[in-house]
Amino acid sequence: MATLAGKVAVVTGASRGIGAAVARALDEQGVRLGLASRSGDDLGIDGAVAQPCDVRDADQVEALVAATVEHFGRLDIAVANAGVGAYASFLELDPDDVEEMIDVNVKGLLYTVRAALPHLIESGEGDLVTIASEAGRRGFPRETVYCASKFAQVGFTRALDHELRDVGVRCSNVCPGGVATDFAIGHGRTPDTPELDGMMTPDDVAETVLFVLTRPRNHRILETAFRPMSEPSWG
Ligand code: NJP
Repeated sequence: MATLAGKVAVVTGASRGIGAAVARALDEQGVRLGLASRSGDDLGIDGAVAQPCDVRDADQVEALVAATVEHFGRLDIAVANAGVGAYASFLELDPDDVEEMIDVNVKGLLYTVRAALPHLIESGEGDLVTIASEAGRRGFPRETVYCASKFAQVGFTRALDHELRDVGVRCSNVCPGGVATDFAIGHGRTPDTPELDGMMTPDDVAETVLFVLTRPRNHRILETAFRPMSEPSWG
């Protein structure tokens, strides 16, 4: 298992849910952090660089990455986690939700990678982890546009692997099923929606991210798919 101590990571969508759990897990491993979210929450992590950053705005993403590199002198890990979802049949989806899912989940990932990549390459041992989804591997009812955005994330990350393997940057998709966060309730669900029963925790996902990042540098995890025991593997 490779040690992460002393590495520098940027985590997007770090203020809550999975991103916050990943940030805390990395902090416990001695990773120094740049934290991106619209609220700019630093999670109380000592020494973290945090500033308001909307991943839909390429300039704000560039600024957060630049501030992190300026402060710590390098960047080794980018965890592209910021994401939004909305659940309804396609024609019933609010057009604003459609725009937001594409802008945050797809463009936000592209902006994050564009800002981080030169530094990950320079690191010589870089890691890009995309928090995608089971919805990036199969189609789910009432999740058309969310699935489209997550398939885009998975496809982008897999294609990028061809450009980066030779320069020592590993590209991994982490694809969880349901995780009990604000997101899982989202638009179109309520706290008593049956799907929320038995979901995984953000810490479960953070553990998988740590597993991906701590593999010895002689191999890379392309994709991890894992689902709560309450979810069947079909659908
Ligand atoms: O979501 P939630 P999760 N710019 O709502 C931030 C995927 N996933 O942790 O900006 C920058 O608790 C927001 O912060 P703030 C999912 O697709 C989830 O569940 O301050 N940041 C907050 O920190 C997503 O990609 C499940 O409001 C923005 C965070 O994002 C990732 O996991 C299942 C932003 C969202 O926290 C994290 O989701 C699955 C913006 N424009 C995949 N907009 C699941 N939960 O079931 C939002 O397979 N944020």
